[in-house]
Amino acid sequence: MCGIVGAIAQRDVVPLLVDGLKRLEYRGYDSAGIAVVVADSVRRVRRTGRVAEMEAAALAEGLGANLGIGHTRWATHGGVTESNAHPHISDGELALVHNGIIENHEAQRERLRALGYAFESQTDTEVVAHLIHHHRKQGVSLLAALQATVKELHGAYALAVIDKRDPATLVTARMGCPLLIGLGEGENFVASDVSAIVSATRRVIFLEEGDTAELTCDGVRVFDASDAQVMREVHVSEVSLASLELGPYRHFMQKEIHEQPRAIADTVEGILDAGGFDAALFGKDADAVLADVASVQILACGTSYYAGLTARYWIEAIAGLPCAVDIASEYRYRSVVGNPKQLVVTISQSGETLDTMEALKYAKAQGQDKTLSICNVPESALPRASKLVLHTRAGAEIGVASTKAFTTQLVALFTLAVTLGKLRGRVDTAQQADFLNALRHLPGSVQHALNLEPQVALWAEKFAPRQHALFLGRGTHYPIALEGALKLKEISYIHAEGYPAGELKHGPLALVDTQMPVVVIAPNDALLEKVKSNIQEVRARGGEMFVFTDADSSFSASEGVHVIRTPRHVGILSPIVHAIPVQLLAYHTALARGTDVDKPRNLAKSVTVE
Ligand code: HGA
Repeated sequence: MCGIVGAIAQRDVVPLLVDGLKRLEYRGYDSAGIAVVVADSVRRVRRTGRVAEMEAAALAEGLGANLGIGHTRWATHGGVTESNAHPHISDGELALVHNGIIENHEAQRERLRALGYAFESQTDTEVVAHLIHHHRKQGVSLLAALQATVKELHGAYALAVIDKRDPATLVTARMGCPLLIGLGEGENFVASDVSAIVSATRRVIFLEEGDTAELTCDGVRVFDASDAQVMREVHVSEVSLASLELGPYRHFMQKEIHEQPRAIADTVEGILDAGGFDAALFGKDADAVLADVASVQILACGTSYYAGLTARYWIEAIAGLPCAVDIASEYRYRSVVGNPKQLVVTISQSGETLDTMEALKYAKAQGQDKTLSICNVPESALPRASKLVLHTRAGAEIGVASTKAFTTQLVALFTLAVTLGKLRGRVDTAQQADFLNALRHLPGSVQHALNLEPQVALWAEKFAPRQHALFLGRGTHYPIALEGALKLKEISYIHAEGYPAGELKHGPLALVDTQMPVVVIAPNDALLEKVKSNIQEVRARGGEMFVFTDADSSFSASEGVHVIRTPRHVGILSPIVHAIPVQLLAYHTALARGTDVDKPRNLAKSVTVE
C-alpha cells in the first residue's frame, strides 16, 4: 500500500527519493509524488500512474534539493487523481506525506474550514497538513506543531513533513503504520519500508507507536508519545539488495516461486541451528509461554489465513490441541470468549497487516497473553507486539501474490505443531528425527515440483480463455485448493473458488459444465480413493479435470481427465509440495492473459489499512 520516503542531505535528494519510491512500487499504488524545499519555497511534482511518469516530470522541471519527501499512494479517501496524490501542501509553506487513515478527518475539516483553510483534495490527509500549519502559526517549531497535531488525530498514520521556513529539518510521526529512520553519514532518511533506503544506509531505527522524530543532516532526535526524548535501538538491516532486484527473471513472482527451495532450506536451517524442535526457537520466554497451552487460535488474512488452515490439521494431529483459525478482520468484531491458556498465533508476511495487528490487540484485550507471531520481516509490528516469534527466512517478497512467504510459513507452522507435540509428550525422539528428516528433504521435493513448469504452462493455455475455475482438495490439501483459487483470481482475474472435494455435491456441482475447468489436488494419501469418487462426480457432468497427483499414486489420465504427476508422496509435508504447481498454474495463466503479474489491479502488497 502507500509508501513513504524522505531525505535530508548535503547532496541532491531527488534521485534518492525517486529510487526509494521505485523500490516501494511493489507494495501497490495508484499515484506518486515528491516535494522538496529549495530556495525558500516548496516545490512539488505529482502524477497518477507509475513512478517513472512522475520521475520524468520531476526531471523536466529540473527539481533538485537537499530536503524532500516522496510518496506512493494507494487511495483510501478520495479518487485516484493528481489533486488527491501526496504530498499535500498547506499555504505554500509545508508539505506532508501520509500512510494510513485519519478517522476524525471530517470533524477536523470542519474545524479548519472555520479557521479559514480551503481544501484542494478529498483526502483525509490534507487536514493533517493544515493542522500542522495552524499550530505553526502559534509560533512553535515544526516538531512542536507536529506533536500538537498528532494529539488531535484519531486513526492510523505514518507522516513525514517538510517546511520552507525550516529548510534544515524533516519531521516525522507514527501511529499504527510502520515507519523507520535511516542513519547515514551527514545525511538521514525516513521510510515506511527499509527497501526504500537500503541503497543509502542499512543502519535503521524502528519508530514505536506514538513516536515523533526530528531529522537534520547531523542527527536524529526521537520523542515518545508524551514528547519525552528517548533513545531507540539502532538495527543493521539484513535485507539483501539482490532480493530487491529482478535478475534474469521476467517477474518477481516467477523469481520468488523459483526461490522456494532456497527459502525453505534457509528456514529449515534456522530450525536445525536451534537444535530442532526446541521451544527456545520461538524466543527466550517460550518454555514458560508454551508450557501449559490448552488450545491454539490462529489469526491471519489472505494467503496467510490458508497457511493457518493447513496448520490446524497438524496442530490437532501432532500436538493434540484444539485449534481454531479465524480471518483477522472478522475475529476482531466477534464477541470472543478469551482463554488465558490459549496460544494466539498471528501470521503475516510483512508483519504490518493492519487487520491482523488489530485482531492481535483485541485477542490480548480478552486476557490472552500467550502470543506468537510468524512473520517474514524481522522488527515489524506483529513480532514486536508478540511474546514469541518464529521468523520465516524467505527473503524480501516483492510480488503482490505471495508464494515463498506461504511455503515458509507452512514450514514454521509445522515446526510449531511438532514443538507443541513434543512439549505435551506426544512426539517421541524417533518421531522428531523423522519430522526433521522430512523437513531436510523438503527443498529437494519442492525443486522436483518446480521442474513440472513446462507441463503446467501447457495447461495454462487451456485456462487462459476461461472465465471460471474450481479447485478441489481434501484434508491438508483443501487449504491448498483455496490458495490455488486465490492465486488464480489475484493475478489472472479469472473467477475461481476452492472447495473441499466432499462438499461439491452439496452445491457447487451445479456450476460444473464443459466450460468450468476443475483442478483437483489428489496426493497419494488416505483420502485418495474419496477424491477419486469426487472426480467421477464431476466427470459424469461433463467437467474437464486437471489433476495434480503424486508420482506413486494409482491415478491415471483418461478422457477429459488430465494428470500431472508431482514428486513421490512426501507424507505429512505434502501440502507444501502441492502448493508449487498451483502457483505455477496461476502464474502461467496470467502470462497467457497478459495481466500485470507483479502488480495486479486494485491489490497492494502490505495491507496497512483496515
Ligand atoms: N488515506 C490516505 C492514505 C492512504 C494509504 O495509506 N493507503 O495505503 C489517502 O487516501 O490518500
